Parts: sequence; C-alpha cells; structure tokens
Amino acid sequence: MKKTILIAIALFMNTVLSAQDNKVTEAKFNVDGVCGMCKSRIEKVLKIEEVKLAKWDKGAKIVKVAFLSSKITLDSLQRRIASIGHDTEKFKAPDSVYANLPKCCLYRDGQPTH
Ligand SMILES: [Cu+2]
Repeated sequence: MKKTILIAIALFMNTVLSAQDNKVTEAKFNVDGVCGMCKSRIEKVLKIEEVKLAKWDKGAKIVKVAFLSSKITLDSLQRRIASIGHDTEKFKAPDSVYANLPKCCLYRDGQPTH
C-alpha cells in the first residue's frame, strides 16, 4: 500500500515537472522589415524546435511568437532575427548583414518603404 502511494506521488511529480518543461509562452515584439521576402526570412529563422508558432505582421512590423520558455529565451529569439538582418526591439542587425539584404528588403532611414 505504501509502495503504491509512493509510485502515485512519483508519477504525479513527473507529470507536474514535464508540464513545466513544456510551458508555452506567447510574446509579441517589433521587427523591422518591408516585404514578403522579409516575412519568410523572419519566420524561417524561427522555425526551430523550441518555437511553436511565429508570425510576422508586415503592416504592423510585429512578430508574434509562441515558444518553450524553459528551453529558449525571448532575447535569444530576438538575437536570431537580428543576426539575419532585421532590427528588433532589443537588438540591431549587424550593418554587414543588413547591407547584403536584397534592395526591396531595406528598411532603415532613407530607404523607400513600399
Ligand atoms: Cu523584404
């Protein structure tokens, strides 16, 4: 009887712990970009195991993400996006990467946005 209770407790704890492990957090943050190519570039870099959903709104310049917060941080998601040429709320893309974006994707000052 004691053994059964212990097993039950162990199983319960296991469920609680794995539930915490798989907790999905939703967040929105600003990401600069212009066109459909930007959209696929931004969403593609977030196609990783830890991210359950990533949608960039071209008009609002906002990306909506749902991710496993026990496995990856919001900062590292923003860093991933900045590393491929798109400025985010917290991180600026390296100039060298930005300079290599196709012309239609340039969004910084002085560039026509369409
Ligand atoms: Cu673009």
